[in-house]
Amino acid sequence: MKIKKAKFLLSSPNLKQCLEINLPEFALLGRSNVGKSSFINTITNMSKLAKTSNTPGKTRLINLFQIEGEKADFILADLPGYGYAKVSKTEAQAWQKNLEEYLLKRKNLICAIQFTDCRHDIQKNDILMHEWLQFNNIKTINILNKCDYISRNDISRKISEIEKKFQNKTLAFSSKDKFYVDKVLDELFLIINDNPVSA
Ligand SMILES: Nc1nc2c(ncn2[C@@H]2O[C@H](COP(=O)(O)OP(=O)(O)OP(=O)(O)O)[C@@H](O)[C@H]2O)c(=O)[nH]1
Ligand SMILES: [Mg+2]
Repeated sequence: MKIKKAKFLLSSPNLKQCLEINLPEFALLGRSNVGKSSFINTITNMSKLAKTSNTPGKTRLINLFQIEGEKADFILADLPGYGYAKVSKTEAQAWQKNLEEYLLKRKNLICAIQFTDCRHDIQKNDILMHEWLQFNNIKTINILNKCDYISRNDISRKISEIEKKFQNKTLAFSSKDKFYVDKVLDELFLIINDNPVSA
């Protein structure tokens, strides 16, 4: 699937202030700095659509982007990353509550996309996130990100590792390499087709 257009819709601190939208939505999850916002910019080919930064903790709100695809329209929800040490405990707890509420109650959410960084072993908070998603029956796919850092062999090995551990479809990605975009978009399209959003 090719993308025709993409636009920023809104930012919201919680579910209540997110507009109800009748389009399939994907939630981007992963540690801070793993490349969630960059992913949006790469697949839409719009380098400034989502704000990215070298400093972890850039995304602080639920940011919704509306994507017009050749075969389907959908929403990408860019979310603050977890594991960012510099936020206060109170702030982290408040965000966790908002994130859980969003993931459990967002009516048009059809799938979570959990990102991990190919340079590191899967971290404890990735496992906790995965277990929570599984426990709550939230469909999830995994993205092994920043694959420009490792060899083709290592990519295959790591993909198998994650698929075995998380029992989810897992795709390689890199924001530095357009090569991965088509496969990811085709997978999103399959998920959209399998999970119709009712009005
Ligand atoms: N080499 C490489 N760098 C990447 C890739 N994706 C993102 N980055 C870099 O990683 C840093 C963090 O990227 P972001 O997209 O802001 O990460 P994020 O997951 O949105 O981070 P938070 O908003 O803090 O949760 C930036 O400096 C990006 O340029 C990638 O695929 N390869
Ligand atoms: Mg971000």
